[in-house]
Amino acid sequence: MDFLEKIETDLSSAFIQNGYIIQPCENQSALERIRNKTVDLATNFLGVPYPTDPGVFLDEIVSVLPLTKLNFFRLHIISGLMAESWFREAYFSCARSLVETIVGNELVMQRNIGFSIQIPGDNSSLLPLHSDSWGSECSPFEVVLWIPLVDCYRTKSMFILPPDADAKWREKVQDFAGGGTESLYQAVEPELKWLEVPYGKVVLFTPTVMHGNRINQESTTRWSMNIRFKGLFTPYSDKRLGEYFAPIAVRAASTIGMKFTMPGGFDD
Ligand SMILES: O=C(O)CCC(=O)C(=O)O
Ligand SMILES: [Fe+2]
Repeated sequence: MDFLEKIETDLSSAFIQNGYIIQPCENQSALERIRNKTVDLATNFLGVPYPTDPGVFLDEIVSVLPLTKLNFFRLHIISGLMAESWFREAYFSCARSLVETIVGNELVMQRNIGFSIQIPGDNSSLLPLHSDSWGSECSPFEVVLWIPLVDCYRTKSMFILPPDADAKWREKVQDFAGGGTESLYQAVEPELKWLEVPYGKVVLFTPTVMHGNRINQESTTRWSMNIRFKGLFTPYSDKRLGEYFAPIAVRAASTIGMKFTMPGGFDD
């Protein structure tokens, strides 16, 4: 039996087939608010005035940001966003119905924010080819909601190896042990999908398949965020409920069920 609606079945098939879905942000004003706050934090850190065009400012950040300050700058922005009480709900609202369709409507959300700033030519903050699920710390039930604050394409974006190709190459991973990740990357490179995600769109992907990024060879800087979601009642690995994940949507029947205790004396 499968009582999903057609739209849900179509999205589910696409996610299973491709490993990701790219779609328009479901709440443009929330995305705008997140981007404006990011620009606000960036300008405070740098002591420069608020720009007339936030998108151009982010794209062209190298003109005002010394590379030596990049990590401090990134941490300043992450802690500034996390300090905003509205941030996490705003982020979720950018893809709420998509996450509910792909994952479910009882959810936990990663407490931290992944935040990438990838300056053209910089090799200091790369995430080379990996699958989060190869280590024990990531549950294969997780999905990543990846949202760019600028237009992302080619090497300014990230790549994914679609599930069929991932399954094929995963069998051969041990053959590449000697040559390391770079040799595996070279082998899978023709089959990778580079995600084209203009500002205003979002990506939901499964981190069970190989993915990552390379040195940004475009002329402008990549700004993107990533936060994980999974079903409240799916298995937890090292990323524990309450530490790594926080519940964001718990339904009434589950609340009753979790509190329920059997009265004594009914065993016989
Ligand atoms: O942003 C990227 O390029 C990669 C993100 C990633 O590896 C992840 O969110 O698991
Ligand atoms: Fe990853």
